[in-house]
Amino acid sequence: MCCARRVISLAIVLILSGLFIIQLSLAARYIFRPEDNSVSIDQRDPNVNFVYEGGILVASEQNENARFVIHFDLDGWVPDADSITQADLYLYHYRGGNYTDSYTIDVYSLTSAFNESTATWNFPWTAPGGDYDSSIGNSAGVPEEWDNWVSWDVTEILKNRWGNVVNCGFLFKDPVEDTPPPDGPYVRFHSQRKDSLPYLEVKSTYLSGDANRDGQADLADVIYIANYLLKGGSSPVPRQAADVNCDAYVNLSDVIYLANYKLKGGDPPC
Ligand SMILES: [Ca+2]
Ligand SMILES: [Ca+2]
Repeated sequence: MCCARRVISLAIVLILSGLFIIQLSLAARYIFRPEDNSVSIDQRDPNVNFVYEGGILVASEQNENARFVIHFDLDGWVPDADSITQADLYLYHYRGGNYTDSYTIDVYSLTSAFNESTATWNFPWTAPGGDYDSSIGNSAGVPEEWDNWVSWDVTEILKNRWGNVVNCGFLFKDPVEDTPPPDGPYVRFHSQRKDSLPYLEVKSTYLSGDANRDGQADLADVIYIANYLLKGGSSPVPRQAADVNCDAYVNLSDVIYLANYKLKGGDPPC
């Protein structure tokens, strides 16, 4: 009886351990970039398009607030909110002022689509200043010092995107706008510099490298991705499953990376 119990206990421990290992091995990290779709909208000049003018800006001044909107292309992503375990949006802070210690900035889900070359404070929104869902948001502190990455936890926003968010857009703003004169706080983030572009990092229970979605990342996936890139074969599902080096792009470098991993003991998929 005693031994039987031990055997059963051991079996349970082994099964649970196995499940834990499988869960760990399935975790994947996907990187999305906005593909140049981000723009400041400024209440001071409500009909002016500020794309690329010194990056993207958040500022608070009385009746002259600035916000920015950013969009990520998640085409090819499987609309399965349950698969997302963590999502963070990263921006590179390169200038700011008129505050001490840190400046809190909020992020919300955008509820209207926009084009960065035409968007202004007034256009194309239903409400001036951009249409967004204020029910789910998050805050982060931007430090007084410049030249650093700042991240916002957007897990809940992303998990809800299929219900109420259009095209996975985000809006950033000061939580308490209309700072009285003379000068309110402001921060700028890079939107164009290649080594510090905004990006969205999503951690998921999907397996990185498993482009054909059979539960394993192996040589069949190397062939699958190569066929997709070179011969018009089916797209990986999700497409980012094929971005095994996590540089936000799916190309031949991923084919080589995965082949090296399987055949030559190279680094595993990210
Ligand atoms: Ca596979
Ligand atoms: Ca890649």
